Amino acid sequence: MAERFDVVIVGAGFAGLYMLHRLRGLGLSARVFEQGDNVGGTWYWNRYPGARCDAESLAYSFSFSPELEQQWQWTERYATQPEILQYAEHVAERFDLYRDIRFQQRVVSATYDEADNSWLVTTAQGETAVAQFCIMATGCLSVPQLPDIKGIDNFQGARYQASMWPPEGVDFSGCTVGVIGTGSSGIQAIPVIAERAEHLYVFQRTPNFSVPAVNGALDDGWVEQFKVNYRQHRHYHKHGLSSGFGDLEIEPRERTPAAESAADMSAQEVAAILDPYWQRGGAFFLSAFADSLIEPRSNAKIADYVRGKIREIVQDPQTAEDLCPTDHPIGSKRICVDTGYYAAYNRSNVSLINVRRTPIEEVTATGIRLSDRNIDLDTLVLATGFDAMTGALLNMDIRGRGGVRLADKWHSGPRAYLGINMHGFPNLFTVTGPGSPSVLSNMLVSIEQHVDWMVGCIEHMRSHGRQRVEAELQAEDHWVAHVNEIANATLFPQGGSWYLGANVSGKPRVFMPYAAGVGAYRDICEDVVRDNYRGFVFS
Ligand code: NA7
Repeated sequence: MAERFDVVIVGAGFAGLYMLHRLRGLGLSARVFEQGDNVGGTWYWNRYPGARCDAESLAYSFSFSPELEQQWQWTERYATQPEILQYAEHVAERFDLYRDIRFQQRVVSATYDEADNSWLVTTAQGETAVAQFCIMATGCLSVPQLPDIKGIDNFQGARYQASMWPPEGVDFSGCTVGVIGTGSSGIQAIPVIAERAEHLYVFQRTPNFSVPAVNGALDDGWVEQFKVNYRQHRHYHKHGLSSGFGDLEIEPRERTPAAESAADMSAQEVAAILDPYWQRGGAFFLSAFADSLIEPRSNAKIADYVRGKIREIVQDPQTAEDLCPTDHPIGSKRICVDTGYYAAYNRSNVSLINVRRTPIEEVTATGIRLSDRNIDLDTLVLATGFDAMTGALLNMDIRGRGGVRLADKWHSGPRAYLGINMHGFPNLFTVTGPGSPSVLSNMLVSIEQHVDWMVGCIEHMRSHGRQRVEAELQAEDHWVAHVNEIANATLFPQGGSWYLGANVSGKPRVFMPYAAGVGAYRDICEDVVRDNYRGFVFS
């Protein structure tokens, strides 16, 4: 017989950990199932060389415990994967979370039993649990996407997937290495692999925009001063207009003043505004102009500026041209934040292969056959992305009221009210689900907001003697239309990115995250609560 709990949580990344901590505070029992053998979620799996967060450490961290945020010492402006993993482990130990987590348990199904008002959750390893509530804390980028390239399984050398990197690491010295994929993962890994490999070939299909991280050790005195006002900083990260990444100046400020538009500026005027952002580093670059993701002419000027930088850095003119993105507005695909990416192409041991010009015909036992030549490789690294946002949910067999499958409900794209709950799936919550700011935001800000909202809802139900909560179909329909309307007012849908599902063949093209910013979204969620949980039915 399955063990019974108040709540089952799927996933022990940051969302699962914080959810467990909050439920404990309500005195509820919970079981967490986690596929890995430790906590950390995306930071457990993504151990590729150079992996680090593209949000700044002091903002990409939990805010729920003032003691934790004061005591934990980040060492770099952008934390490395090992440091973030250490932080996740520290949180799990500090709040005594490990005892409720079952590791190496991959959830394969979650089935709602209407008569019992409960969810039965089953793992591939044969464990089960029954609970009134089921929380999907499965992450937005947790299902690796393998490229559909002929012969990929024929390769006899060493092959690695960026998001499933061996914990012991890989020694590239003396090896001829190929990297396929130039999104954030490839762009972070390439300069690091280049330093070790005998020769590195980068197989690029679509160039991406990248801005320098300007990473470095954090200054203790600066951090101490910053932490004096940590609460106020957090407040602005959560309530700000944009993505919650924060404006990391010593003095807290609601928002960095932005120029209105680059649309009618000369290249010199644009450069005068963007130069300080480029020198300061980070994705904050896109905040320099208020309309960067709305007005195509303004966006084009910003993109021109970055292409100019690429041509300045990269010495070989053909390589520089190949690295210049021209097929999407800057920022409409997630902007990359790098350390030495473009400069890596000035090394004599790095070659860029533009596979739009010389397509990959197939992977062979010994390397890659291009349309015009063969390249022998010892090692092949795949940095080809994820089945984002819906992949992890649809990989499980989730069945709601009347046995309806989530996969059927979502056959034309994800539908959820506020990105939190789906009509037909009572008492099932999706942390940072499609329809919420999620991947367009600082994930820690969005995770805390969602978990707090969900826990508040469970508390409300308990104090009002309610057993079941479910989104109304009409509220869900309106929300999905609103998410689309907001996205269509921006340049995001033109990006052809994983935000839209465009990187997975056959996946419906629907812009999945909510693009109005974390502050506006939080206000809506709070307003829904004040309005007696407008759009939800309790029974
Ligand atoms: P991304 O950003 O989805 O990048 C995947 C890359 O892999 C991208 O350059 C793709 O080119 C490339 N790709 C995928 N399939 C192929 C094939 N068949 N041939 C050649 N190239 C291919 O994933 P990342 O892991 O880098 O980053 C995901 C997020 O993780 C990131 O935004 C951060 O939030 C963290 P394409 O553009 O499809 O031509």
